Amino acid sequence: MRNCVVVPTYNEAENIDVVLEELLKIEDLDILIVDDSSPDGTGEMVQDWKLRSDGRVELLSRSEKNGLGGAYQYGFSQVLKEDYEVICEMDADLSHDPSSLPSLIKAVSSGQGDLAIGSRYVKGGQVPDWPFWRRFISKGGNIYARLILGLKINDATAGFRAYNSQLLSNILQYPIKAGGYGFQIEMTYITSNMGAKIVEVPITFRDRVRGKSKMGINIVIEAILLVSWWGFRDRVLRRNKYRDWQENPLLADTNNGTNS
Ligand SMILES: Nc1nc2c(ncn2[C@@H]2O[C@H](COP(=O)(O)OP(=O)(O)OP(=O)(O)O)[C@@H](O)[C@H]2O)c(=O)[nH]1
Ligand SMILES: [Mg+2]
Repeated sequence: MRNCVVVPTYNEAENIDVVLEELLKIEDLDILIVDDSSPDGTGEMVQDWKLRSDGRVELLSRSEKNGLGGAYQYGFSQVLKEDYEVICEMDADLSHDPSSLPSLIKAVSSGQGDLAIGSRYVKGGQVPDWPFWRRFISKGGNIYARLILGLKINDATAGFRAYNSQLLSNILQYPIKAGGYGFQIEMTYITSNMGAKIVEVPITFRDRVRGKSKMGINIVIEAILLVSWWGFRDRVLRRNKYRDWQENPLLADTNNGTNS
């Protein structure tokens, strides 16, 4: 069976050629780039690859920069229409090494996990290039999410992942709220609430060498606020939104007046 990887891009012209060249070396893998009309011409470069990739590279263009979470949801909803076994996600800035993708796919296709997370914070995982402050924010965020949400995952903010396609389809039934890092945590939280199996596969995460980071303080604040709210809602108010949603999606949605 074939597998697919969804890669969101915004101004990744300096990285996209290498990413696609490396991904195309992986057998049985199709690639969907979701580009938000990058002014640096990333979309046009992907279009060229599409023409010479025998249908393995696809491009979805959105009219403006609208956040990572929305790009993934749009991309996932498109690839779920096809018959893929494993659907992956990764960044386009070479922080995620394309050659590690097969180990994530294998963890899912072999049934080891329904979701495989490329993890920086398990034995064997590494972040060799990051300064202290970046490591502090990332690790601190993970510890906070683990404590507040009761997650048993060491790297819930990681964006290098492989999902069993049926699991992904089930997750997307749920009204997902977060746009930045919170999106990865929310996907992990829903997966964990569903009782699906999550495995963490150690990876080496390199700092981006080319192009500009899109990470900003707003993304960090969004994640902190959402995690705090979900923890309060589910552990203090004991309103497990996900269970409500499974039992009655319409009621769960309207009762609380919000999609969070
Ligand atoms: N389509 C789309 N892609 C985005 C958007 N924001 C970020 N991306 C892409 O999402 C991936 C992750 O973004 P990065 O800027 O690398 O964020 P980060 O990895 O948290 O930050 P750095 O470690 O500093 O690189 C990259 O492939 C970006 O091009 C967006 O609004 N729309
Ligand atoms: Mg990055």
